[in-house]
Amino acid sequence: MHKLNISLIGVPMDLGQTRRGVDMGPSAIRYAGAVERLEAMGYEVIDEGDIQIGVSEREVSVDTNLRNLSAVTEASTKLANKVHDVVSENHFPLVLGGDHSIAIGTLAGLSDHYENLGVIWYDAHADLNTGDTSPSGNIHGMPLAVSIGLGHEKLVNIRDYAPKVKPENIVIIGARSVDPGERELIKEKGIKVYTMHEIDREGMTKVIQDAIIYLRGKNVDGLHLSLDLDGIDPLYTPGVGTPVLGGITYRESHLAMEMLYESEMITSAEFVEVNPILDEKNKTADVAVALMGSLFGEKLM
Ligand code: HAR
Ligand code: MN
Ligand code: MN
Ligand code: MN
Repeated sequence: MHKLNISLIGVPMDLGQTRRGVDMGPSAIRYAGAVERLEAMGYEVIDEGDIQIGVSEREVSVDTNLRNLSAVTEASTKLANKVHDVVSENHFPLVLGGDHSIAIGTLAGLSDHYENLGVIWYDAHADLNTGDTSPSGNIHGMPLAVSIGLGHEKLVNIRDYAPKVKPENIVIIGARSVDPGERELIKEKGIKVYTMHEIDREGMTKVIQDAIIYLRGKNVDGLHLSLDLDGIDPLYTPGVGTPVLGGITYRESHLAMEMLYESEMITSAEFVEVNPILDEKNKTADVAVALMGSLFGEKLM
């Protein structure tokens, strides 16, 4: 990612869940100084603006248990095409959410550029539900399942190929709220998960070292970081729709980002679930921007 131009793509999406306000996430992250921060580090940043999100009837279809399926599919398709274009131009895609359902589009746009894309999923949740297992019907709890080819065919087949990612190329970091169906899928597919237990026990240094060794062992030729701000403890990032106590600390998160920068493996990233309405003085967006600094190699000295 060394001095590649960065294309910022905003996705004001809130239809993947039921709490309003997360559609203002991209504005909050821009307001927190994302562009200026990266420019100060010597990057050229192209703000591509926001993906247009259609309105929806906010309905859960009884037979699919997928709230706002059509609107999410439409927005994901637009985002996928945009991300695809940005990678074609050899820019680094930096996607700003929006709820985590946007990862469906991001990964759909990324993956056909790679033979063997890897994904780091930094999150309190596994986001491995399908309509069959979801307790909520909220698509933001499903993007990782969709990306491995499971779930509604409209979502799975965006840009007409599936799956986007191999289960063995995924590493989840920070999990502490996992539903029964997700747990089963993790076992069945052999998805690598570092829960809070491993982070507490081994420390973030070891977790990231192991994750990097694991992904190198899979010969990934690109690595996407999908960072859900609820992966971090709500003490530091209160502006999220589904906070879960006992999360990753602010310093551990910086360390993780710094180590990922040093690995030189990251080829795209997204920061999601920032909800300014639930936030305290834009704290969560500030954390997102600070972590971007570390991810892109900002030096303390
Ligand atoms: N697992 C629950 C569900 O599917 C909660 C998901 C909450 N999701 C996010 N994404 N914020 O990580 O509804
Ligand atoms: Mn260019
Ligand atoms: Mn998530
Ligand atoms: Mn989450």
